Amino acid sequence: MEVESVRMEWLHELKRADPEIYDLIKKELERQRTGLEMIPSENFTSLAVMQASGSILTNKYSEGYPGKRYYGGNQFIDMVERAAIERAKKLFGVVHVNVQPYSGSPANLAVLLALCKPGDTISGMNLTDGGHLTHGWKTSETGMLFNSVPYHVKPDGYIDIDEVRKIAAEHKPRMIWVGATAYTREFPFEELSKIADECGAYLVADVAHISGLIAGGVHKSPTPYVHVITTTTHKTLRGPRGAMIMVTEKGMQKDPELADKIDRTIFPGLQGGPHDHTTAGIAIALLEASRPEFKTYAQQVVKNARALAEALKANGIKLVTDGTDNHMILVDLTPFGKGKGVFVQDALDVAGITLNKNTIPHDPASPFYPSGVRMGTPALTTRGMKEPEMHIIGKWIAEVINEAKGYELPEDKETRQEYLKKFKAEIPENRKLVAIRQQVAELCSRFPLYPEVSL
Ligand code: DSN
Repeated sequence: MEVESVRMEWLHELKRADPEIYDLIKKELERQRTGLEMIPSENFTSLAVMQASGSILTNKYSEGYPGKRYYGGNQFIDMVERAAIERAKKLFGVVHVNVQPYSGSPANLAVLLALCKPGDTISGMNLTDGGHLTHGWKTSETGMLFNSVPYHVKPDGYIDIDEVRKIAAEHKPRMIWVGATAYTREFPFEELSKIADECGAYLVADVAHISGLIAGGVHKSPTPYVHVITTTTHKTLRGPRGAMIMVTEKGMQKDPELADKIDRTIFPGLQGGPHDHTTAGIAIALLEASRPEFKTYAQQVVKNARALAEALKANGIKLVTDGTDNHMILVDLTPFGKGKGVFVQDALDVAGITLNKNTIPHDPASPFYPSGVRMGTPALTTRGMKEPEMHIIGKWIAEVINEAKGYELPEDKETRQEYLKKFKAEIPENRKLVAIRQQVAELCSRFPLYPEVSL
C-alpha cells in the first residue's frame, strides 16, 4: 500500500507539471497492459527497480569508482555501487565487475578498446546470422576500428564451430566474441574456449539476452570458460536499462591488469559520471535475481518458449533450428517467400502482438526487409503467463502470418514504397486481425500488469 501511495503521488505531480508527457506515458502503459510484449530483449521491471531508477540518485555526479571519486558527497553512492558490484560478483561467480556502462553497446566497445588495438583482428557471429552490431559488423565502429572476420551458423542454424576453428588458425584473432541477439540455442562456451586458448585469443561472452537465464540456472554459465563477460541489465535479468562488464578468474590469470584496463576504458576513457539511479536499479535487480522465485521465473521463461515453439510448429510455422533452448524463437518465413518479416511484424502489431522483424541465417532478402521474425517469452512470463497461454498465442501468431503471407515485396524501390503504404493503410482493417486483437486484450486483462499503478 505504501508503494501505491508513493507512486500515485509521483504521477500526480507529473500530470500537473507536464500533461503532454503524462498523457503519453499513460497511453504507453495502456499499450503495454493490453498487448502481448514479445520482443525477446524486453521485460517488465519490478516497481522497486523503477522507483530506484526514478529516484533522487539521478541528481548526483560521481566520476570515478567507489572510494576514488572526483567529486565530494559520494558516501552513499559508493555504498550503492559497492552493493551492485558485490551482488553481481556473487550471482555470476566473477572476480571483478564494472556496473557503470551506460548500455550494452558502450560496454562492448569498452571491452574491445581495453583488450585490442585498432586494426587488431576480432571475430564474432555475423550480424545477419544472429550476431550483434558491436561484435564487428561493418557499419558499427567495432567493424571499422578493428579487422573483423565474422563466423557464421551452419545451414541447421547452429554455430559453425569448425569455421571458428579455421578463422582462429588462419587469422589469429586477438579477441573472439560469443553471444548474439538472435540465437535460440545454448552457446558452446566450452568448445569456443578451447579454440580461443589454442590461438591465444581473449574469449568474451556477451550474454545480454541470457544473463537472467544464467542467473536462474537454466543456461550454462560462461564464467569458467571466458575471460570477460558483458551484459545489459534490462533483458532477461529484468533490471533497468544499463550494462555490466565482468572479469572472470580465468581472465585475471591471462592478464592480471585486465580489471584495471576495463575500468580505465570505461572511465575516463569513454564515459563521464555514472548513472547512479541506474546503478541502484541494477543492485535491486541483482538482489531479485538471486532469490528462489527468480529461478522459477527463469525456468518458466524457457518452458514457455518451448511451448510456444511447439504451438507454432503444430500450426505449420517453420523455426530456425527447429526450436529453442532459451527464451527466444526465430521464425523462418521463407516458405511463404522472401522479405516477409515487415508484413508479419505490422500485421501482428494490429493484432496487439509486439515482436520484431529479423534476418534469418542466409537470408535471401536484406536486413531492411528480412525474411524472419524474432519473438520471446521473458515479458509474458513476468506477467504470469504459462504453457496454456503459449499454445493460444502460438495459434494466433500462425493465423496472423497466414493473413500477411500473401503480401509480396516488390523488387523495384519506388513501387515498393507505394506498396508498403497501401499495405499499412489496409492492414488495420483486416477483420481477422481485429478479432484476434480483442481476444489478446481479453487474455491480457487476466494477467494484470502493474495493478498497483492507476493513472
Ligand atoms: N536491441 C537489442 C536486441 O533487441 O536484441 C540488442 O542490442
